[in-house]
This record gives sequence, C-alpha cells and structure tokens, in this order.
Amino acid sequence: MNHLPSSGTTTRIQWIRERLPLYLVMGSVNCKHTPEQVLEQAIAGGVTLFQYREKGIQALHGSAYVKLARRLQDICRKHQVPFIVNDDLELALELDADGLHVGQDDAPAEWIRERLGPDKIVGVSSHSLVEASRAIAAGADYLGIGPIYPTTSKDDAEPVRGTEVIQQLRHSGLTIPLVGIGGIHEHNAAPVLIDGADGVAVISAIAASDEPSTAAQHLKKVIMEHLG
Ligand code: 3NM
Repeated sequence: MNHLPSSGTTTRIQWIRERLPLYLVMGSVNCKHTPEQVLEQAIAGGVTLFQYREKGIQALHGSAYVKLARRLQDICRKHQVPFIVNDDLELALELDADGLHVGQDDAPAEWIRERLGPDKIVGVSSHSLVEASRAIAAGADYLGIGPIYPTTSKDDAEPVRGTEVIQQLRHSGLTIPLVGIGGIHEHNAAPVLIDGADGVAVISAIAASDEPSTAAQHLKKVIMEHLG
C-alpha cells in the first residue's frame, strides 16, 4: 500500500476517497470460486479496496481463518490494494493490516483508533447522522452507509434505507468519505454515487459472480461515469 497520509490532512481524505470507488468485501462463504481467484480477478477488474469479512455459519475459524487472511493480504500487497479487516482488532494487529472496519455493535471506534494508532484506516458502519457524527469524532476515516438495497449477504442487516442517509449526511455538510453498501450491483449503483457517496461496497455482485473480473469491470465503468 502506498503510504497513508497523516491524520487530519486533506491529502489523507483525498487518499481514502481515491480508494473507495469499488470496495470488495468478502470471505470464503461468499465466493463462487476460491477466495484467492475471486480477489485476483476482482482486482484485475478494477477493485480499489478490500475487506476480509469471514462471517456466517460456514466461516473459517482458527488457523484456517488466519491463513486465508494472510493469503488475501499477500494478493492485496502485490497489487497495492489496501487490506482492511472486518471487526477483528487482534487479527488486524497480528497481520499489520492497513485498517479495520467496525459496525455499531462492535468495539467502539475510539478504542479501535487508540489501539491501531493514526497510521491505519478506520471505517465505521453508520445508519444516521447521529451515528455518523459520533464515528467522525472517534476518528473514522470513512463511513459505510447501508443497507442501501435489500441484501442476502448480512443476516442481521438493518432495515433498507435507500440512499436517504447519504443525502442527509451530505446536506448536513459532512465531507467525510462515504461508501454505500447493501444489494448494490451495476444496474443500481448510479443513485448511490449521484446522492453523494464516493464509492460502492459489494459482496455478492463480485464474489458470487461467475466472472468476478467482468462483474468488477462493469461496476467500475458505471462508478467512474458518476464520480466527479
Ligand atoms: N453491511 P451484498 S449490508 C456487509 O448495511 C454488509 O452495513 C451492510 O452484501 C450494512 O453486496 C452488507 O451482497 C452486505 O448485498 C452487503
């Protein structure tokens, strides 16, 4: 990964924003091909950021979980795509990952920022202006906003919100990088960007595709057409 600029600077915000356009989130349970194949192909198709999210009944545990993380991190390093860990601070520290993403029910963002220090990316899922403001005060680098559309990839997903929260955050003047998540694919990605997100985060649109590279390419095309 190219060096993450210092916190609080406009170059850092710009750096994060440049990596949000096409954010792949996945673990082994989401993949139609092997996770390594999916990630390699997705990056070839234009993925700009990756989050290792190994969740669900059939998720890997123990050393298999850590080994897969390392293999996916190696692929990210080879292609200079930042490697973010979902909701596992210990794994992020052990792997010296580029960052950590947490939800509202996970460890508090202040504590995560304190433990990771200023040189790592911290992402926080937020569903309202109140949650967003709190995450920003805690030192979040970007916010994940969702679920934008119905999703089958997250068991405990909140009610569908459309792009309303994104609009609300932008209208209230928040400039923090935002990524929309939940049920996004190439045919419904445009409103997410038009309403103010800097990118889209997807699981199934790429990981469950027969051709992850083509799926990523098609999504990336739509995204780049709508980013300013
Ligand atoms: N978080 P898909 S929705 C991991 O609303 C995740 O915060 C969400 O998967 C949120 O692209 C979601 O397959 C699942 O719908 C996204």
